[in-house]
This record gives sequence, C-alpha cells and structure tokens, in this order.
Amino acid sequence: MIKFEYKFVFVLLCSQLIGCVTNGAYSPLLRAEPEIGSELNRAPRTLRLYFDSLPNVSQSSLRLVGPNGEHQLRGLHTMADNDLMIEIMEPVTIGEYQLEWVTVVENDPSTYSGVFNFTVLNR
Ligand SMILES: [Cu+2]
Repeated sequence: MIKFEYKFVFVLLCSQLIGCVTNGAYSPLLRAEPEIGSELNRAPRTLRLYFDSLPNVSQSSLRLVGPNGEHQLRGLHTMADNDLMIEIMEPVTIGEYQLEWVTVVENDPSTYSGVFNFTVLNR
C-alpha cells in the first residue's frame, strides 16, 4: 500500500514538471518580418512581429541589436492584425542582428519575451 502511494506522488510530480516545461516553451510569436533566422539581400526599414492574439502596445517593447550596437527604433504600434510594428531609425548595415521582444497579448495576463536573429548579407 505504501509503495503504491509513493508511485502516485512520483507520477503527480512528473506531470507537474512536464506541465511547467510545456508552459515555458509556449510563445505567442508566430512569425516576423524580417523572417526569423532569415538572410536578407536588402536592409529592412521596419520590423513587424505577428502574434496569436492582439498585443498590448503599451506593455510591449522591441530592441534591435546589430554589429554596431543597439539601433534606435521609432513608433511602436499595431496594424490591428495581431502584430507589432516599428520603424528602424538608423541605416541597417551588413551583419547579424538580434531582435528582442517583450509583449502582453489580449486575454492573457502573462508577459512573454523572446529573441531571434536575422542576417543582412547585402544592403
Ligand atoms: Cu505599421
């Protein structure tokens, strides 16, 4: 009887741990422009991220870091297509870029964040 109870507790713990890991892997980000991990033959002038529901602009932020450091971005907004969009101020040069995003989406109190890269091969 005691053995059975231990087994039960163990199974319970496992399922809770798996639950945590699954929640941690969830991201509301669906795709982006420039595409996640893409190699571009033209420097982007805007960044646009698409989520599975409407992001709250006032609780969202984007940060672009390139070979020359952090880029100034201007005018975070949504085009009401479950997206966030922003203008890149300084010219984008050749090199690898990292985009860091933070957002809160509709009907979900959690704050989500993530990072992805893209590479500019030509301007
Ligand atoms: Cu726009």
